[in-house]
Amino acid sequence: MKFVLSGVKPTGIPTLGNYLGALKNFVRLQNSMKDYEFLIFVADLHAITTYQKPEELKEHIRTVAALYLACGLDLDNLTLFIQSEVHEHVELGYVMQSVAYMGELERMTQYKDKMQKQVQGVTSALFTYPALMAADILLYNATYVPVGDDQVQHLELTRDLATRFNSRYGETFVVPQVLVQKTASRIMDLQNPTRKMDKSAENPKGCIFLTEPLDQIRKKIKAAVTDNDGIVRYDVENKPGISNLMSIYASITEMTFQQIEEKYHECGYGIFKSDLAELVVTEIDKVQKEYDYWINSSELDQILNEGKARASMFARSNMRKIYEKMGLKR
Ligand code: LTN
Repeated sequence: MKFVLSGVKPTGIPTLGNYLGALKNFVRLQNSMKDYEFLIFVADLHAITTYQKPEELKEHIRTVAALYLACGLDLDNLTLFIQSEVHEHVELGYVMQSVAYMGELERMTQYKDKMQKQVQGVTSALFTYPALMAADILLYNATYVPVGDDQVQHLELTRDLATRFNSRYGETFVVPQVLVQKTASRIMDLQNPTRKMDKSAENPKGCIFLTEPLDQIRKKIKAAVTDNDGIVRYDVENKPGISNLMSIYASITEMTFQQIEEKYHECGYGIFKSDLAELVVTEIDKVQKEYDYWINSSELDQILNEGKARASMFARSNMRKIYEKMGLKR
């Protein structure tokens, strides 16, 4: 069995950025990699590295699971599960902490960024997060891991840990390969286009949530920050706002930036923005209709139960082998 594996953290309602950068990409990959099984999970144990209100976390876990299905993943080669329901993630996470060095974890830019932003209350789990992430992947010997570019460093660490483990204890893990999503890997905040679109942004106008009313989405796009030279041209340095909107446009239509520039040559931002708003709304409308079905269906729980059972079966058998290699089994 060959696996493609990825996870999304349920720290809030997924955004347009999550959709274009991750969810939609999984669907595209699934269509082009029919001989792989897709292991997709809700990374709830990663979410709790920063405090989550229990009732909100519970809701967000379900929302993320329903949204995965709403985006059109093919159930035939999908195992969808919730990370905390497969206990071996925690077990192997601890093992990976015993393979990872402090220095390696200290070098992780995501950790350093969070450290800088959040002076108080940085948890020890935030520090060891990459060890758990490595465990998520290595537990199943996944071949490919599709992620956004902000996760590439974590994937490199995962490869290092797998290699180190293999050389210490003998061939155990497949060293995974990263699949970086190029376009739309980084959708930026609509109000502050030099920052990544983030669920927890201070100004909610900058972020489009997948479950929000379509009218509100239109408004947010039309109110997106641009510049005042009025030319639809891709230039991240000098025109971050319009470039971000072009990334969204490109990712939905699969057009190149050049094609978009030609299409909106002499148009100004107004027409471009209203076209983009319609594209986004059409796309999200489809997702919302599917989402309404899944979130209210008992089929969702059934799929998660089957996912848990199947993932646990692989996880249990691999965990036994891993402990044996390390001398931990009688
Ligand atoms: N860290 C990732 C989520 C994540 C993940 C994983 C992705 C947790 N475990 C394993 C791929 C494989 C994030 O924050 N996007």
